Amino acid sequence: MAIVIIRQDDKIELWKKALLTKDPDLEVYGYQENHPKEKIEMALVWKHPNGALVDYPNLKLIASSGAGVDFIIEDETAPKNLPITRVVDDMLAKDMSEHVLAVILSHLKNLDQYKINQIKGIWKPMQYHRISDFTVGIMGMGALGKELATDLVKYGFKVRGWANSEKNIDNVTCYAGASGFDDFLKTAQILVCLLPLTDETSGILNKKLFKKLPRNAYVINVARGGHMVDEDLLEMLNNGHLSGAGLDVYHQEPIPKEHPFWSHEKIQMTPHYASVSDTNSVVPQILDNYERLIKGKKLLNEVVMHRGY
Ligand code: OXD
Repeated sequence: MAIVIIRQDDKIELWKKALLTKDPDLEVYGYQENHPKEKIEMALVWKHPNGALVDYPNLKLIASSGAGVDFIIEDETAPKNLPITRVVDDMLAKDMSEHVLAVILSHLKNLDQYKINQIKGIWKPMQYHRISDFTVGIMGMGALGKELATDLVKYGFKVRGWANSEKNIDNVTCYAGASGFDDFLKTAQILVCLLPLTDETSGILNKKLFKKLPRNAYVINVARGGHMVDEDLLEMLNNGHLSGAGLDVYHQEPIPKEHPFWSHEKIQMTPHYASVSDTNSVVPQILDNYERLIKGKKLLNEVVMHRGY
C-alpha cells in the first residue's frame, strides 16, 4: 500500500515530510517521481493537473488536502465511484476567521481608502464606523462559517448565518434554504461567502443577490471564484450600490493581469491565501483516514457526492 501526493505547487516535499514524521513506515511518493502505480491506494491531492489521477489501478481514496473538493469533482478524468474526503480542521477554521475579521475591520475603519489617500497625499477623515453598528451575514455555516460566526459575535458584531439546513449557534440568527434567503440578505451590511462550490451555488454572487443587500453593503468572497459573477460585481460597485469587496478567490488563479479587479479602488484582493492547510495540523486526520481505509472502517469527512461537499 502506498500514498501519492499530487499538487502543482512546491509543497510536495513538505507534505511528504509531515506524513513520514508521523509514520516513518509509510510509503509516500510525489507524483512526478518514479513510483509503483499499482501500489497506490490513496491520492492526497490539491489542485492536481487534470488527468493525473488516471492509471492508478488500485486507487481506493482521493483525499483533498484542503477544505474544498470542487477541483476533484470537476476533473472528468478522475476515477468515479471512489470516496473523496476533505479536510475539516480547527486551525484552518481559525485562520479563515482571522482573515475575514482583518478584511472586515480594514473596511470598517476605512484602512484601504486611507492607504490610497496616503499615496496620493490626501488628508481626509472619513465617516467613523463601529463594530456594534454592523450586521454580518455569513453564507455557508459549516465548520468555517460557524467558527467565524462565533468569533464575530465575541467581537460585538450582529451576526446572521444562512445554510442549506437548520443550524443552532448561540447569538447568531440562522436562516435555512430558499425561504430564508431574502430575509437573511436584507440586513447583511457585510456579506461573507463561505459556501462550497456546487452546481447550486455556482454564480450565486450575482446582481440579483447584490440588489437584495442593503445599499453600501460590502461583499467578501473567500470560498471559490466560481461563486462570483465578476461583471455583476463590477456593475454594482461602479453604480454605488456596493461599497466594496474583499476577494481571495477568482475564476482563474492567478487572476489574469488584464482583469479589471486589479486596479479597482473598491476591491481588496489577496492571492487565495485566506486560510491554508497547515501540514502538522492536518496530517493526523489524513493518516487516520488512511488507517480506516486499510481496516475498511467508515472514513472521516467523506464527501456526500450528490451534495458535492
Ligand atoms: C481550501 C482552500 O479549500 O484553501 O482549503 O481553498
